[in-house]
Amino acid sequence: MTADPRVGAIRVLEANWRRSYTVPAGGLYPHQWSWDSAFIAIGLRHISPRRAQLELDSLLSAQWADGRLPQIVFNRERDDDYSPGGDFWRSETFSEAPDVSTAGLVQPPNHALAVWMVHDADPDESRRRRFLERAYPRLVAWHAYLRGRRSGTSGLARIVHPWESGMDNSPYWDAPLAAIDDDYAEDVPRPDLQHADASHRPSNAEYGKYLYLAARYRDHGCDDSDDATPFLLEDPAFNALWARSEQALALIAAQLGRDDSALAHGANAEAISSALESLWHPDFGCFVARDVRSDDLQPFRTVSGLVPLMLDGIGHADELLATLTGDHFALGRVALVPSHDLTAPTFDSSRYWRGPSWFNTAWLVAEGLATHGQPLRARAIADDAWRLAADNGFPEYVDPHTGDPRGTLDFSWTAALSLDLHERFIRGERP
Ligand code: 2M8
Repeated sequence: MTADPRVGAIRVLEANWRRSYTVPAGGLYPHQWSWDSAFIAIGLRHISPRRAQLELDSLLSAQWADGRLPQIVFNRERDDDYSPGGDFWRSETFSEAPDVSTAGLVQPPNHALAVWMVHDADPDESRRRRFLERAYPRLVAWHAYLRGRRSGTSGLARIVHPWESGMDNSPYWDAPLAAIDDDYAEDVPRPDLQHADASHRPSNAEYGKYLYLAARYRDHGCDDSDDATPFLLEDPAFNALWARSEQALALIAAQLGRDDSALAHGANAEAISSALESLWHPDFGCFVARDVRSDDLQPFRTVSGLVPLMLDGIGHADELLATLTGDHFALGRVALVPSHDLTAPTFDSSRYWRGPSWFNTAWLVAEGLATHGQPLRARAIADDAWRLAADNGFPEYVDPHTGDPRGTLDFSWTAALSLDLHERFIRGERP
């Protein structure tokens, strides 16, 4: 056990820092990832608010002209160490792409929330460096991209690839991926298996389909108007984060004296929260993903379906709490919050997003518990996260039954978010 609990977390974040951003893990993930950077900044604000600002500034500066924030900003010196890399995406051939090399896909929109939390950690330093003035227009353009290019009549944003959910091999994606021809499963490069056990990672068959879908999106110009795309889904966590980030944009706009915009962001947040109702699955007691093509709700309980609890006005809060504390997620009786229903035949305690407990989703659920009058339960998650992270080398994820580390170690958002939970819920520092 680390004597000063902050020391281990700071060591991980120092080791993974690359001049203006933090890699998720030096070996497995050698580039800058979008929602990782936002989570990491939320932890970095306790160490150096200025560095947390830089983390977000560097990601926002990789924004495309159409407003999208890319899933990955590549370090081309590490092209051989991660697949698919900058040579696969060839973003330099897209007129709307920035000067740096990026992926064309996106990840969940947690950025405005992170910008607000980083500002709030040191408002004077933020004002001195005009952090909000710089970030606000970029965040507005990002959300406008989601509304204009990714939303349908339901009012929810759609993802076009499992990677865009951040929960790559969630059982939500099983049926849509099963409908894609298996021929794509052969010969996929797997540099990830140099750094993590194959039984902790997605399968080769899944990787084949990931690469097929990514190549198809790239070859359609990343233009979101591919009516025949085989993968088009609405995900609850993605949309809950969008709504929560609209709430944060309202605070940012008010801080900048733009009261009309603040009202508009508040209205957007309410509209997305209301639209989430279409993802409620009454038999499962949680939200689920919807396949836009077939209109089918995907019949699985996953942690994504609990994330809307972080919205103060969300319907079904009591049912979500019951699902979280019941047999399916067993809050308080297993490590953190499993990524998938403990009782489902598809549950796997080691394999990535099909069962293991992750620190970012535990953080999101703790936010939800604090929002809904359950501070003791939020504190229990903080205690658990801190102990599991510090005792196990800051693992990417853990087995919910044993707490044993899974995936890679020295993982940045594990360090950042366990530090944030520690500072807020254990030391009782700023919210
Ligand atoms: C994982 O996803 C990447 C692809 O984006 C991968 O498996 O290579 C996910 O856990 C995702 O949520 C995360 O952002 C990324 C980097 O930590 O790794």
